[in-house]
Amino acid sequence: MKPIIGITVNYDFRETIGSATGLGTPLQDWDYIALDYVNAVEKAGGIPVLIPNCKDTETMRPFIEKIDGLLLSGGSDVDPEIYGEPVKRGKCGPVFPRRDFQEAELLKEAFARRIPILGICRGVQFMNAVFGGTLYQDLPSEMGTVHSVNVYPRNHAVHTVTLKEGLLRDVFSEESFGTNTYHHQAVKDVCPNGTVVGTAEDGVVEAMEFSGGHPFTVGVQWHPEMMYDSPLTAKLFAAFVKAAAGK
Ligand SMILES: [Mn+2]
Repeated sequence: MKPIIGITVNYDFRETIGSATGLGTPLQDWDYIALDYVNAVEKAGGIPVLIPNCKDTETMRPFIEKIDGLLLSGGSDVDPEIYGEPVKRGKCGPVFPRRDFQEAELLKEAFARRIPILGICRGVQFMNAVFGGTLYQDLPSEMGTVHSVNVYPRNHAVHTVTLKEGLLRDVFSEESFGTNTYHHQAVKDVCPNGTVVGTAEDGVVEAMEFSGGHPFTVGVQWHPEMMYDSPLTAKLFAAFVKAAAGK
């Protein structure tokens, strides 16, 4: 049987969602995700399953026994409370603790069970924060660089990422390549079990590997799933699904 890949999703209570889609009424809560994640996992031979943001995290816990891989998807800014900092007003974007709370439980459980984990964008930030690192709440004001560039089609490369030797470089079999960039925050202080293995030309962390769990416990800051026609994207998802199949 193909490996089951659990994919976390966004949670949002803003009524703009229902209004924009025309499917809902004001004041409804929504779970939603870009289909690029599903497409990428399916293309790589995995069975994508979206994990809803449950009210009680205990409801979600048994689910971890059914999945072979966990994909932490992109989304809103990570709650700074996770790394012990107050929200920097006017800098940190909207935060949704309900998702953060459940996703932290899922991540810790999957990590302890040595399930392969792939974090994408917010995903790698979240892994670093939960494992004891910190984040830049606002890259432009704190690091003087802009990585939320949405002027191109989503599969268009905007900056380069250079990888050190390691698992991800073996996966991509390339040292340096172009990626898209859609992030407002980024990894700051690296967590104790994390290693920065990829950076952009301005020094922003773009790829990490984490020890202590399954050997395939990695995160990337760009959006490979959006670069649907890139061979590099196919390589990453193929390696993830293969690791999940053999866990
Ligand atoms: Mn970037």
